[in-house]
This record gives sequence, structure tokens and C-alpha cells, in this order.
Amino acid sequence: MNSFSHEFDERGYVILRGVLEPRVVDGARAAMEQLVEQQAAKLLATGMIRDPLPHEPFTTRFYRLYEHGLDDAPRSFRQELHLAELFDVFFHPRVLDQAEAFLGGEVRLYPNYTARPKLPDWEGTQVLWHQDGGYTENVTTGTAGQTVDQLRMVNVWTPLVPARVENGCMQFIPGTHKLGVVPHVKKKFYLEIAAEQLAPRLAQAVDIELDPGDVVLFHNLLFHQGQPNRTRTIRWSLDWRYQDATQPTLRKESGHIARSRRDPARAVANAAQWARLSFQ
Ligand SMILES: O=C(O)CCC(=O)C(=O)O
Repeated sequence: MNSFSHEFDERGYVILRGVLEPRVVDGARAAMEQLVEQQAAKLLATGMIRDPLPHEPFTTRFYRLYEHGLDDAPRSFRQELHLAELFDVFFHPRVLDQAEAFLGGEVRLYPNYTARPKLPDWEGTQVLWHQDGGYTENVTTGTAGQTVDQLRMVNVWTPLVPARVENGCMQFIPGTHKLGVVPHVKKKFYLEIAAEQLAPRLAQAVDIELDPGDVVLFHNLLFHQGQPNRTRTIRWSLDWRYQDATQPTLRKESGHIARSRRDPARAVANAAQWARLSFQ
């Protein structure tokens, strides 16, 4: 077992610094700008705004467009992420190499890939303490009969602006991935880990401060949250997941093959193909 795998198994996460090249980060930001442009056009067309704020910076425009009606702002983007620029993020060879080391040679991009504009002081974009497994229905399917806690997955998270405590970087509680799926309770916008599981462990929470280009890989059962954004700018980020593609997703969508050693032609090959595909 290499040291990355050891850290991942023991702590539940591994940070890789400077993996995504500036070109890739710039592409991802440009993709987000396209989404914001579409939002501005929609708000303008429906008469919700009069000024689409074309000169407002990336770090504030989406917030300024919605600041008088945050309830109407999309809390995240998912279906919209089949944009050519994002191929180099979701299918980045170095990140995939790492995922392959954990998962084996058949790797799926799991049908849960998301862009998040975490808005200043807005609970609608403040993801509470959870395990990803808590959001996946604990069903048993197929002949292999997997349950959520048997899914072999690697979660990936990367910021498109520096992520610090003040603007809501991620927090993890190391080692909690070994607890299995714990009960979650429904809160206004998100699920939250039940207090009796969370409270005794909160003192061990660590801040995951990252810069654009850094990625953190973490176990899908690790307790994690995004902290409140106490700045006046948006904390943009992307998160996605890889799964051992020999397993079922336990969701209605089947995801996309990211790497296949058995049959390489099954994997999404390039940006143009990614842009033609859809969330499924
Ligand atoms: O970005 C965030 O604040 C939360 C992300 C998250 O919970 C995840 O990637 O699973």
C-alpha cells in the first residue's frame, strides 16, 4: 500500500496540492462564468433584474444578481456541468491515477458532480455536516447486493477561489469514515448528522484550506461540512466522485465511465464527447 492509500484509509482523506494546472482552473472558471451569464439572461428576460451586471467580477456577480431574492438563486449546478471546459477537471489524469490506486482499474464518474457558489452568509448554500452515504438511499440492488456502506468511492473537492475558514472551506472529522453510515436528520436545506453522533466528535474537526489547483480526495463516509461564508464574495467550488465501476451506483443514474483498463474505449475520451453527454 502506498502512503497516499495509507493516509486515505486511516484519516479518510488526502490533499494533493497544485494538481490542476492554471489552464484547467481557468477553464473551469470560464465554464462557471457561462452558467452565470445564462442566469443573468434568464433574470433579465423574466424582468427580475434590469442590469445583468456584465462587468461584475466572477467572485461577486452571481451573488449580486440574486442578492434581493436569495431564495430564487440556484444552490448548486449539476445537469449544467456537461461543458467542454470541465472535461479536464473531472477526467484529470493525475486525479484519476489516484482514484485508480484506491478503486482499481474500472472507474466511474459517479452521477453526483456539482458546482457550488457558496454565497455570503446564506444558509441555502451552507452544506451541513453529513456523509455522502447519508444522501444515498440504503437500498440493496443487483446480484452483488451492495449497500451504501459497501460502495467503493473516492470523493473529490476543489476550489475555484482560495478556500479559507472565513469564506467557508471544508471541514472534516478524520477517521469518521470507519463508523459506517450513521443516522442523518432533515434540516431546512440539507441533511445533518444526528447530534448524538456528531457532538462528541466535533472537537476533532479540521479545516481544509485549499487554493485553486489543489484537490482533496476523501472517503464518501467521512463526516464533512462546508463552513459558513463570512466574506462578501462567493466561494466557488466543484465536487465530484469516482466509484468502482464494477458496483451499482444505487441511484437511478448510471454515471459515466472515466477509466477502464479492461475496455478503454468505454471511457469518456475527450471534451467534445463530455459536452455531448448528459447527466445520467
Ligand atoms: O462545498 C461544500 O460546501 C460542500 C461539498 C460537499 O459536501 C461534498 O462535496 O460532498
